[in-house]
Amino acid sequence: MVLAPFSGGQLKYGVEKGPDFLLKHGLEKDLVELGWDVTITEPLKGKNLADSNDADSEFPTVKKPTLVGETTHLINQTITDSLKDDKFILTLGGDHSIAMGSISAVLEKYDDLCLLWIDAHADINTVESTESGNLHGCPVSFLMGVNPPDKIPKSLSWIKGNLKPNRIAYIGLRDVDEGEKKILKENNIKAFSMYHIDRFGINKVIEMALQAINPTGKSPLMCSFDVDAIDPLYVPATGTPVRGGLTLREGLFLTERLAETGNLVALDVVECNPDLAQNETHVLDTISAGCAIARCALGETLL
Ligand code: DIR
Ligand code: MN
Ligand code: MN
Ligand code: MN
Repeated sequence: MVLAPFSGGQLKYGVEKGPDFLLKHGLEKDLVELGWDVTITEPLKGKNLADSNDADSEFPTVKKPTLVGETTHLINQTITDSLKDDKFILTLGGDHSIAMGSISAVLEKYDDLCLLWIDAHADINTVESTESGNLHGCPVSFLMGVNPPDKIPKSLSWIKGNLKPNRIAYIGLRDVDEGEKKILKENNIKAFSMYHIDRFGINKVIEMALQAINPTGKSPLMCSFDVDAIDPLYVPATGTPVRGGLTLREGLFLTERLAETGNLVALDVVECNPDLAQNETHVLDTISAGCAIARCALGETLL
């Protein structure tokens, strides 16, 4: 288990408290009860990374590139180390920019890795297309290497950018920027929005997604799960809630199903922000959903 208490990929503080809250809710004990031998690593512990808005004069369109670059690189290095032994990598965010660290590391070990990005958002903005400048809206573009090389901030240039577009599928999308729609189309990326879930049902959508990115059924899978994929009715305490999302059961079924394939090697659970809850029930709903996503991905079943 990798703790990534980081908020620098966006501007709302509190999301760095995610790992603490998930652990206090009993996640470690739950995973031990499921039979896992859990070790906890903290790549950011004791690292004093300045949280200044180091607007890079050369790259004024993105916020805190140095902080995000250094942080995600530390996460990458820690996970690369852990993966020398055969380990399932569960990374707890933090905002979604931390996935640049986790996915890049898992991809280094498994070059045929297939990625399921579960999110209301596509997080595939480039330094040119981003409207917000928040790097949690950009991790996929860096992982795929679609930023123009001369436009990549130095701090993020360690990312190889070798994730192939035919190896990634989205589920849950409902707030995609115009620039992102163009990138998704140009790269022919399989993207299932809430429309597709209503049209075909979650089970069929998962099947179609897996068939598209992993036609042999033999490649390792990673799931990067932004809790805002789930409807804010169930997961209210998150930075960019969008109504009309997955039910809690659809979210949990998704991870149950991925576990059932036997190919899941890594999971991110990101964007739980207890500070954005209006009351204690909101905190509990959000954190218990985050924990349940992790448990289901790691083999918990209802019967
Ligand atoms: C928007 C919102 N597309 C952006 N993105 C995310 O800032 O680029 N919100 N990831 O969670
Ligand atoms: Mn999101
Ligand atoms: Mn938008
Ligand atoms: Mn996201």
